[in-house]
Amino acid sequence: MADTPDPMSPALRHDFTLPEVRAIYDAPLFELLDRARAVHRQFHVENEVQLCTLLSVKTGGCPEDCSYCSQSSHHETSVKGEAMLSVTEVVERARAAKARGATRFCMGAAWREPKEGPNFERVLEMVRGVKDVGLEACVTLGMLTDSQAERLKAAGLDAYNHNLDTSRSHYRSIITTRTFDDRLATLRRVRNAGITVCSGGIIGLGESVDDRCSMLIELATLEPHPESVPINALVRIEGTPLAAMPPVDPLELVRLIATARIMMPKSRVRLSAGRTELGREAQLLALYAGANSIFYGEQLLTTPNPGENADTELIRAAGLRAQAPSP
Ligand code: SAM
Ligand code: DTB
Ligand code: SF4
Repeated sequence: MADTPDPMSPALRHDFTLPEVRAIYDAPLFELLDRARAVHRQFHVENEVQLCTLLSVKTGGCPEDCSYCSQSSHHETSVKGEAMLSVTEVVERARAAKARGATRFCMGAAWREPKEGPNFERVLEMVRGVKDVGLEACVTLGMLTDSQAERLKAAGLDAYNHNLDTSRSHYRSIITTRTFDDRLATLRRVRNAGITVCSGGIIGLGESVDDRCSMLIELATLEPHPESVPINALVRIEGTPLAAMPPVDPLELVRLIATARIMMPKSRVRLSAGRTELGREAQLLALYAGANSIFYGEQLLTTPNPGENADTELIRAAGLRAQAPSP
């Protein structure tokens, strides 16, 4: 019996093919939504959205050349390099985020990789501080060594964010200072250290639909699937090579989220950057399609996010509820 797949509980798959994923992505929208919805109801608490607050703990001056990013020193943007925040300031921000209803706190640093020494020690202190506040702690610091991943785990880190961003073949037109395989290597180190994986991507980088589907295949090939899959819509930044990209079609975003939900049934799919350009209806369609988390707070890392009042109102109007803090 153990080998017989239960039709109501499909085994998690890691072997999707491109034609198969295209068939999901390209299905008539309502069929796609029905399918995604069925998976969502089977694996997740209905009507619940996790609120996750972001904080840039080290902004700007990054040596990487990611062509979407406001913080790369390769582009002339309005973001200037800033000193790293203090542990006290970060812990205060985490406490405020918790008081407003967030259950996860994600700290970002504009690094290619953390340098050993006081700055990395400070990040470890920040993680311990956020855990003491009683929040899930996530950081995104660039590439890691095994030992760094292990020390983050020992400090209590729950999740590490490290996005694949796009397909393997489109990657080199977006970033030249590191490779797709560098990304996968860090994800393996994070997994081996026992930290949960947060990895997703961006829509709107000039990629094809095949690129989007290939990116999801790469994510779903990971065993286990990433526990968290952020789907960002490009925030177009003045001064970056992608500043003049056309806006993302919200229905394409909804298709990508629904496809991610179907392929990675247990993962938390996050409707991430780019919500300020979406109306309430498009955001709700994305949540209906299987996203069950949003970033909560006025600011993402360097760009605006819908205000907390707008989000609280959206959640109320739709009869959703924010995930309760764990006791
Ligand atoms: N430096 C680290 C790294 O790249 O992994 C962490 C910070 S980086 C800002 C985190 C993620 O934010 C990127 O991988 C990318 O997916 C997303 N991101 C950055 N700029 C963005 C933009 N303008 N629009 C949408 N997503 C963006
Ligand atoms: C993720 O996938 N999106 C977040 C988080 N992980 C770190 C970052 C979004 C950044 C949007 C552009 C900015 O604010 O600079
Ligand atoms: Fe640096 Fe991360 Fe921005 Fe790339 S996305 S330039 S690595 S901060």
